[in-house]
Amino acid sequence: MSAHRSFRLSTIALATAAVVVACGGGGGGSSYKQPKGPAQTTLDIKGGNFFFDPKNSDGPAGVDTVKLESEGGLHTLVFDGGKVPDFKLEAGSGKSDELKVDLKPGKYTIYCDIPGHREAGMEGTITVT
Ligand SMILES: [Cu+2]
Repeated sequence: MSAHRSFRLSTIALATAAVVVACGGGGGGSSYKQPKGPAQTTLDIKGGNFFFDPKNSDGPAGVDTVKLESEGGLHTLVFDGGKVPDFKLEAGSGKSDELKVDLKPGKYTIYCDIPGHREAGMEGTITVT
């Protein structure tokens, strides 16, 4: 009886782990809702140790895709100052992540939220016109 019970518990644990992995991939922020409609353009931003390339991007107002391509290491891309709540791109080495975002005209500061990365230089801007 006890052997049977521990088998069932480990099955539940495995199933739970699979769900966590499934939710963790791509798209970042769990509560972020992408805007509807096609993106006008994709802002392709590379993230590395410790920079964004290009550091300063430009995009048209409205729905755009922001894409983070990681070159070495795990990096994220978030908007400063709560301007785009819950938006978060996260990509490990050689991988990429992207989300659509509806941006109003203005200058947005972006950064990598992994501890120490912003201070080391992972900060940039997206200027929307
Ligand atoms: Cu980083």
